[in-house]
Amino acid sequence: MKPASRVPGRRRPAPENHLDPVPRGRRDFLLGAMAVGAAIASSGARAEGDPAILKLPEHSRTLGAPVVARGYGLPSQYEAGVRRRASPGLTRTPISSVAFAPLQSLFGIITPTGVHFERHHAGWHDIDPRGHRLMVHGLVREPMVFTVDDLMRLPSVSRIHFIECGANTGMEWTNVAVPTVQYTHGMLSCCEFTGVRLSTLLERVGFDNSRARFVLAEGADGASLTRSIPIEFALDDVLVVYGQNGEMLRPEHGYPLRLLVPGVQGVSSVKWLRRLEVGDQPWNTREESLHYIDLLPSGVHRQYTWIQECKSVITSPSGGQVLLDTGYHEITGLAWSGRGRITRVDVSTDGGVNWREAVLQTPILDKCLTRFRADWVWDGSPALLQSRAIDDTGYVQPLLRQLREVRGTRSIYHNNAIQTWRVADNGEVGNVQLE
Ligand SMILES: Nc1nc2c(c(=O)[nH]1)N[C@H]1C(S)=C(S)[C@@H](COP(=O)(O)O)O[C@H]1N2
Ligand SMILES: [Mo]
Repeated sequence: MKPASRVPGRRRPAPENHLDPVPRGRRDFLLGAMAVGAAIASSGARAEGDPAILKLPEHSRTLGAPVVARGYGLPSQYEAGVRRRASPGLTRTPISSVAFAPLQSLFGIITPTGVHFERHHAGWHDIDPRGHRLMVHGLVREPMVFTVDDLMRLPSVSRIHFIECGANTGMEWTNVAVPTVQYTHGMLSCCEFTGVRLSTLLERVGFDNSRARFVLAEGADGASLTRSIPIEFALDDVLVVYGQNGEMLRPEHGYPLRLLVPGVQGVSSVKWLRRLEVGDQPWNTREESLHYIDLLPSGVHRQYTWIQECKSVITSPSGGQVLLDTGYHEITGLAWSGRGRITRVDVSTDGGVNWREAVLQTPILDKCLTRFRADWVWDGSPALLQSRAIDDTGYVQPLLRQLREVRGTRSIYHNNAIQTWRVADNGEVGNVQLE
């Protein structure tokens, strides 16, 4: 079945953020091998006869709403489908749960705070910052307690980094074909974070440089979530954060304080941060001995797998979307590496037989999402879309098969395999796993 409407480049988004196609005037359409330029030039429709152009709409003839009506801006009512989503089968209760970011609907590299993914082990609280404290102690000269105001007086830094849950794409280890990129990769977000360097605080309390090997971070939620952070990370780019995308953190992301450990699985970025302890060995807490360990085929667990390795995914076209016609379509997606910068992304439309280099959009930052794009003229035959990222250590994102050879299928965490989206001849895009 060929797509019904013939509007080049039009694509119906995933069902949950579906926009009904606007009826267009009839137009001729050139099929077959078409140059990208010509395909782009043929996008859009002729103006004649379109009532949306000819008839002056109500909003062009009346006054709009006054400024005060929107003290804090919200998205258009027509964008209501762009929202976080929870997977009903994934977690037992909505309190210890996860809500995924709608990657299929986002542009550029910044995740709007309102759709940043959420992961809580024991729910979230809106903590009064006046009563909140951060204690720094352990192998230090002078244990100290900081208020939020104390921290906000110190030299600040703003940096753009991704947070990815270690379990992101975890359902793909087995043969579960999760339908949309929101569910396959949506435990991933990227924001500008503002805070104080952890190294500034450690120097302030006079940490014992000769003995310090780890810093324990503890959250003030009921989970008392605790993780050991290697001192090399702590002294490098770890931040004690109070700002996100230009404003104070939102409650669900750790207001008023969280840790940000760039490039490391999300669980280490402890929210509602209340305690940092300097020690000479890791603590082997619940969240690093029972959970966040990787079961290998040999039956042995990998422990302390901090880094989120180089990974990428095409966000559009992606699972659940429908290509409404043949012709020009932009392929676009995100690439990131917990080890540094993205240097190259290749895309394939034939399941990895042929690859070509995608265009990377600036800025290309350390431990940050990088947006890539490639031109594509869809001829209406089935296609297998893939992206493969390379970072500045030379690491190449693996095939699922390569990853399974080493790590088996019983893992939950650290699946950074190449994702495949299948475009059927009717334009429907689905999630498939290639052998
Ligand atoms: N105190 C505390 N910190 C926490 C968690 C939590 O449940 N409690 N969840 C962790 C996990 S598993 C992840 S993936 C990230 C998610 O951060 P976000 O909710 O801001 O996206 O926070 C981490 N920090
Ligand atoms: Mo997580």
